[in-house]
Amino acid sequence: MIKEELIQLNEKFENEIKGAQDAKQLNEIKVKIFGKMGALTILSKSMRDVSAEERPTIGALINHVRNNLEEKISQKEDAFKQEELMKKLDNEKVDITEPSKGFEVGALHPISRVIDKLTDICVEMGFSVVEGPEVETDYYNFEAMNIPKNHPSRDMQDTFFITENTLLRSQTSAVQAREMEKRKPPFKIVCPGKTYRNESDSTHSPIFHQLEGLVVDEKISMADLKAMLTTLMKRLYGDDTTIRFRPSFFPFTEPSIEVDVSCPNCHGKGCSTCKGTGMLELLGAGIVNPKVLEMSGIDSKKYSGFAFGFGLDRVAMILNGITNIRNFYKNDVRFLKQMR
Ligand code: FA5
Repeated sequence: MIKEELIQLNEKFENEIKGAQDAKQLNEIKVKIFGKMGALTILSKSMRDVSAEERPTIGALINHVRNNLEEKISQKEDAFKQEELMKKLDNEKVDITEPSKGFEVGALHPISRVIDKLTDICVEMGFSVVEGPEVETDYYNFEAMNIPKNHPSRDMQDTFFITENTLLRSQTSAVQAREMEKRKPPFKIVCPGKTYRNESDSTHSPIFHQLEGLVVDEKISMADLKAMLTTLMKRLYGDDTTIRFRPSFFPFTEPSIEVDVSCPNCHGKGCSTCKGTGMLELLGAGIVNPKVLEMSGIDSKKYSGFAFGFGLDRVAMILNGITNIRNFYKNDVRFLKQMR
């Protein structure tokens, strides 16, 4: 009796194991066979009712069924594990033909690029690059530049004062006197840097950048200034650029000029960038006022000089076709990315 039951049990569970769909089902079958109330456990208990002669045979059969079912379960478990592994490997497969997502490369801010470009050109022309403080004294920013206290020409630059005698420099011209005091002519310097004025519209920003140039030597004339600026502008904007020199006024240069460049967007025809004029104002310049040389201890009878002051934000606007200067200071990465 028990022998037949064991054979049936073996066959029944072999089939169940074979048909198990997943590890969970297999585990349930395992409990049904070997658990506390499992079929084989119960049958094993009935050994006590088996006669002494039959006991060794039945005992051996029970062991055989146990080993067989355990092995079948173990084989099935291995098969499930293998299946799972294959599925995982299938999902993780690397498709080497898939195009790469690429990676972001940082880039210099458009104004930094303009500073680099202009200073590089100037260095090739023999200029030395200098720096000056952004928090400046009234003396270097104005008085040494022939702009005395309470003089109406101060109104040209709406200045951020910190105390009566310290301010955020309103022009890089402030480095002129600092350098003239330190150096002996002849010398050629450029100074790029931040400048500040209380102004804000689409072409004026309270913080902006200038590049100052100063040359002091014997017999420096307007012809030298014009030749130098023409070369600089053509290097910057291309050989087909037209340059216009207009008479102007700055207390620290005499005579003074303002320099316009043909709009690189429309090549002089007139467009929204140049407000229809075909030209764009870029910088102020002139022959250094002898008074300024004398104030800094340079003999104006022996030496003369020229100076110029570029608005670098304007240069960057023109080079990149930007119509609102504020975009440079918003730190909007989408905007900056367009100008890589
Ligand atoms: C000056 O600042 C003189 N120091 C330039 C100079 C130097 C003349 C040496 C003679 C000799 P001006 O105020 O025009 O000049 O400014 C020069 C340039 O700076 C302008 O042509 C313009 O391009 C730029 N600029 C002036 N104010 C602003 C502003 N608020 N935002 C952006 N750019 C400005």
